[in-house]
Amino acid sequence: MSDEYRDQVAAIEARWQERWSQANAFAAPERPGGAKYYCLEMLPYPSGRLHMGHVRNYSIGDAVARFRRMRGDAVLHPMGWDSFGMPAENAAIQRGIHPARWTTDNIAAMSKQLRTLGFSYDWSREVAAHRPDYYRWNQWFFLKMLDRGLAYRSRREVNWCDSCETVLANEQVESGRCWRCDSVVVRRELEQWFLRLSAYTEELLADLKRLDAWPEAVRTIQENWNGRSEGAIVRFALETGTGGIDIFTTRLDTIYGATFCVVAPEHPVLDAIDPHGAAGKRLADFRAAAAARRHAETVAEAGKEGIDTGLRVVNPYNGASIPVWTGDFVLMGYGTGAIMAVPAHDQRDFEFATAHGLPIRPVIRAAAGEPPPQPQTAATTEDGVVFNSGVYDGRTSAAARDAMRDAGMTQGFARASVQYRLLDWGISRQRYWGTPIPVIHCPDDGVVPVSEKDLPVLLPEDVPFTGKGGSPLAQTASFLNVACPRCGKPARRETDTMDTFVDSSWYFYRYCDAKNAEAAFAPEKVGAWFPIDLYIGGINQAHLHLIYCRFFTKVLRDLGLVTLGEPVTRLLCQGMVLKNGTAMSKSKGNVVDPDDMITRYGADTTRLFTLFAAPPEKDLEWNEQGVEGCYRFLEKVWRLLAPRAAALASASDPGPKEGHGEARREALRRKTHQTIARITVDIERRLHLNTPVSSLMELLNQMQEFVRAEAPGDAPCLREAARTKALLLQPLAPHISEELWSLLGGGDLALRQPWPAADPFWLVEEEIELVVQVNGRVRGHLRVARDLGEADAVALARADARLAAHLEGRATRKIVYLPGRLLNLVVG
Ligand code: ANZ
Repeated sequence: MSDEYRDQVAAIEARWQERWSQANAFAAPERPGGAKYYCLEMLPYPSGRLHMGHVRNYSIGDAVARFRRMRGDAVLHPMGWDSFGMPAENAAIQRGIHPARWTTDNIAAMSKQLRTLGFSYDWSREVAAHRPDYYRWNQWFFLKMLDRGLAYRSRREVNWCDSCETVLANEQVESGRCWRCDSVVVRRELEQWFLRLSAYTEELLADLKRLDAWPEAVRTIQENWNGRSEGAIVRFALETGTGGIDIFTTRLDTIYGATFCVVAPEHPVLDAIDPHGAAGKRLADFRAAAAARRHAETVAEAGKEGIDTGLRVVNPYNGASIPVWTGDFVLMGYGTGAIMAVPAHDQRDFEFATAHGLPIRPVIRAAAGEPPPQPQTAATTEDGVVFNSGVYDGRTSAAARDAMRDAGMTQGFARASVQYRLLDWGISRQRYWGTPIPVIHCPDDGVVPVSEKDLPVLLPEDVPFTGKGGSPLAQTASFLNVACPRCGKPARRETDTMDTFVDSSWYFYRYCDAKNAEAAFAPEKVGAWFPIDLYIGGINQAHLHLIYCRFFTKVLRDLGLVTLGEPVTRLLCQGMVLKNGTAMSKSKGNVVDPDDMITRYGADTTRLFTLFAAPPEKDLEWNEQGVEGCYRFLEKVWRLLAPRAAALASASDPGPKEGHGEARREALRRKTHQTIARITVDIERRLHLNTPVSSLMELLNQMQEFVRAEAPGDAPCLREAARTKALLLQPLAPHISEELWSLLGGGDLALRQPWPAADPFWLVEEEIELVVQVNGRVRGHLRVARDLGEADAVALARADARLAAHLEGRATRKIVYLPGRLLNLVVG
């Protein structure tokens, strides 16, 4: 057989994958005995093929998992499938393949790819969302939430994607478009199931502060998404008749500048207006048109459309009578659905006022004594000092807000209020390939939950996939028609299925007890493995999965199933994989196929490149030369060590200080131990995986230099370097690591060896050049021990013949000594 690495890569990789599997090397213990490490990568949707983004994500996780194992932790490193979702159903519609079949085929193909890459997953814990043994627990959690009022049904205006024929959560609308298919999202009113995210908004926000090992960017995104707004609700009394309009404002300090109010077109105060009068008729037309616009309009931005309602209200602070308008830009779903408009200081109000010729009255200026602003083209929106505001004149915005709120509270027309943008989570999808929502609609009993003992509500297999007319479940009589569990009369099953984000909101708990048939998981097992020590995935989940899974954790905690309120200690969001500056994607045609890379270079090179080419958080630009470079590095390691392996295997280990004082050997041993120290810190503390690759390249150079002048008696030092190198490669290029380790006489798997320890003796560069100054001028250099004490340094300087001319006969007045660098003697 040839000795060339190229000819053997495939065989080496297959061999070690087989050995790992035989040795069951990645199995996590039921429960960790000592230190534990839960290393998790976001589970993939089984599209059929891995892309480079997956390879990168999993290479990072695998490096850390292997490293932690060698450091002695019990490691849980599982993998599973987010296997419900629309592409499976679309395949059924377009190609007539059943979603279940399509999904299982894809899972099989992708598992094979993952195995070919040699990732160290404990496959015995694999989960897949589409399997009834998994999704029955989605249903179970849903029933628990229903029981506690955390799941409810309500008629709501929802985001609707015409092309997917389904509802989207707010989180799934990106700039007015569907997150999945990019079609324009419209509004529609539907009866929906919701999970009460709003029950946890305060906590979701407050706990962000505790997540100090999460990227700042993710925390900021969640904070903004949560959208906490502190302000006040003020009642403006109707001038005629009784009652009034509550408005929500964050800028109470501007209230003397309110020149009109605007209510949402859906606002109930408008219902009381007689539609038969001329004004009433115009209003009714406007409201109908607004509803149509809301329906057709992109969700992104509302325009300046609006009309005067004829109503008037009184500003309770200054008694001013102002008109009430209705306009598209005020949303019924936020605050109170009504605002006071302050066009001088709010940009949207300014545009509305300008469009409709309404007055603009400034009440905030930059500082006392400054000229008042003259809003001609835009509002001045910053805080400042209040004027034109009666008794509040001269106060800062903040002080005025407090004083006005207190006054309004005392007099009973205002109260402090906090509003959130985060809404409840609409989970209803009019789709087949998802978890059936376990309720039954009975004409007499209304919504009746399916009893726990009847779970899972199975997805029927034989359904029509036409892509028309909404959910296939609604067209499947055998599924649809059931007896009411309460009264036994004919009833109808709920046909909505759950948003697939429900599936991924708790899967990481299931990994701790994946085969449990009695419960979603045993709390003790989860307790033993949680929290997740490291979670790796894309930042695009910051306001989706990473909010939903935090919410679920809090719900599970309140159900007494888990003890922690947050599931993830450290979050790593890996950067994108780019080619020619843009994210790899099929539509752009710039995809590099992992299989192709594996065939050409092997799994180790493919993994190594994704780790080496950029720090984990940064985008990675794919470049073939870089891949070649990584390949050549492994090849050089192979060429250096494979031919010498047998000799090194039978050589002895070096003594603790062997080689000390002999330049070549000392240099090699120092490099060996420094490399250990550096890589350990890089992976353990910093999660840097690119720098370890460079460190190993440097070590290789040192080893090559060493063997160029190979001399008798070198073997022990080289053996140490070689065996260390084989082990240090384990997290990064695990197959070649195992092969070399075995050739070097390692015995058991490299993966099972303890991570090498750096000997401090070799870490200090002992001798250094000490600069010696006399009265501030450099007069000589001394070769001394790095940690030489001050008295010894002075004694050595005084004893040095070359320095004698400057020091002899002159008393020392002052000593400045920087150990390892500089000695300055002030003499006189
Ligand atoms: C008067 C005012 C004056 C406002 C000013 C702002 C600046 P955030 O921070 O997003 O909570 N608002 C309240 N409810 C609304 C609704 N349903 N639809 C549209 N706009 C609404 O924004 C709060 C501000 O947004 C509120 O404060 C209100 O305008 C507007 F110089 O009141 B403000």
